[in-house]
Amino acid sequence: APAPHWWRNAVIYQVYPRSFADADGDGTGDLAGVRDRLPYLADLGVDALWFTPWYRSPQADGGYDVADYRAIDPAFGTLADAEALITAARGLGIRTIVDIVPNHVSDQHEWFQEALAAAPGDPARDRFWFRDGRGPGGDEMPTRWTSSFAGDTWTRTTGPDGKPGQWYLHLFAPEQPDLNWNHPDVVAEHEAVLRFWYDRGVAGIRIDSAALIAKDPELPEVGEHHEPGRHPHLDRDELHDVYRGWRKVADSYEDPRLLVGEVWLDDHERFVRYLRDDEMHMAFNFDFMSRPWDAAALAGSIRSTLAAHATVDAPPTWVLSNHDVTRPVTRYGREDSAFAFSAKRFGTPTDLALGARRARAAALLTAALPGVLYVYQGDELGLPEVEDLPEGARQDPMHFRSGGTDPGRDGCRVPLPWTATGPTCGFNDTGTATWLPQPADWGTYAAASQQDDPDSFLTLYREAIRLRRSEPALRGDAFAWTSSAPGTLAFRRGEDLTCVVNFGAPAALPDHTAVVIASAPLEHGLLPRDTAVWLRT
Ligand code: TEU
Repeated sequence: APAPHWWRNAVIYQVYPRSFADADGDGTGDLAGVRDRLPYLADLGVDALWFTPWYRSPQADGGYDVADYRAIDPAFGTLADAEALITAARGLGIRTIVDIVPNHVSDQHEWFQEALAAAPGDPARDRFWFRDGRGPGGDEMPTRWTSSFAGDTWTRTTGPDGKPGQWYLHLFAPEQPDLNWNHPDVVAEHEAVLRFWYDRGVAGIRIDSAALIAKDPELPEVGEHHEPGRHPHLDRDELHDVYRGWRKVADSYEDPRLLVGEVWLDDHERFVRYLRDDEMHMAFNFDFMSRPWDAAALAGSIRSTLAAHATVDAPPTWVLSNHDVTRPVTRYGREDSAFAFSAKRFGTPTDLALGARRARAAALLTAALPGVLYVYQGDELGLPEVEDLPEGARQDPMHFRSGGTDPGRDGCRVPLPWTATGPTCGFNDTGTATWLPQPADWGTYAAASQQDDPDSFLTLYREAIRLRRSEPALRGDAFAWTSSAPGTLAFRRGEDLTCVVNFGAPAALPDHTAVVIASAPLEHGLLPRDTAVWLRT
């Protein structure tokens, strides 16, 4: 059998470039800042970096509104900076993954500008979804579809005569018009963009909103029930042709390139269709992230995830957070530890010490599972969600489109603290205020303070990642549940490693010869509540 791909049990670190490190000192992170911090990432031991979009963009949605895939946003640097970063990272054994956003482009993209300037019926409009409105005067939206963000999914244009004209579809913000994937230009252009980045040494792509791109051209209303694959705009069968084409591009390289999908689907059977042999290599597993801190809920999620992946030749993935959801420390510090979206309410009390304890245990739990581990920047520092951003500082369109009822996703995007002191906690050297303000206590989470502290979050992550490489038991796929005390879950990996997580009262440990790593100290030989341990067994 051929050697397994490098990603088969990789640790992939998500960089949100705006908030990682700011080398030019303007308050916004940049690619030179990431390059300066590559030694930190190498020390952490990650195999690859996934960059959220770094292309030229008006940043109406943090770069998920791409104006030009072949240029770097000036706020982040230049194409030469990107190439230098890819090369420098590779020199340290770290691969680069870039984000592709096929569902839409920016309203500033030249295609959309052309479409706006064209008359209704002009082929320039066919790359998008332009339609006349319904009702007298076309005043009513073509459909009543709901947006993944709050608000409408159609925006009306103004005709050259200054009168209201056609509407265009956007499943997200109005600055993100949806592309028409039935159009050959759309297909060809994205394959060219893939090649553009693969040719520059990029090892893989992350595919944004991957299940949304196909639409029923009749644009029917969303009903109560649709046949699988026939929903008007979600998980339609024909979108798989697009990813089959991308897989051919990825496989045309001597060292095959990775495709990882953001596929938000509850139905595991529909989910694994994206992981067939001629499609994506893996997709984010959001099921685990969506569960509360509870033994049965998490064991159930692990069980169903492993069962689903056993039907395909794709590794499962483990994701605790990303740039769209509440930080784990905050989520798990809530009474109900409910998932991100529902937990995102102002003023819900949070016990951050409890959350941190559980997030440490969750880190060890996920790092012990077979497959690929994703780490969102700052989670390795134990950063909490910043919940009290001043209204005037908030930037996320999700917040504004909800009329302010949803706090939005800014709280997990606050610039990282590198040093304990200094006006921006070492985010830059100039002291220029960060694009989102850092809370007063942000310096207590600084990477520099955690670096040599044996009990820090950072040390726990670094050690767990090191062990994932060095422990043969964690390099293979072998996994077996083992019986354990009530309130705990336990499983064995390979020949000699057992992971136990305790959600309840202090519990006795199974027979073992050594403790390999623990998320908190044992107490009188017992595993305390909200603690995970790896045992030599
Ligand atoms: O997100 C897609 C998406 O549908 C979910 O993230 C979710 O519905 C939403 O973010 C609520 O939290 C991707 C990106 O990850 C996100 O940052 C972008 O805003 C979105 O696509 C549009 O490109």
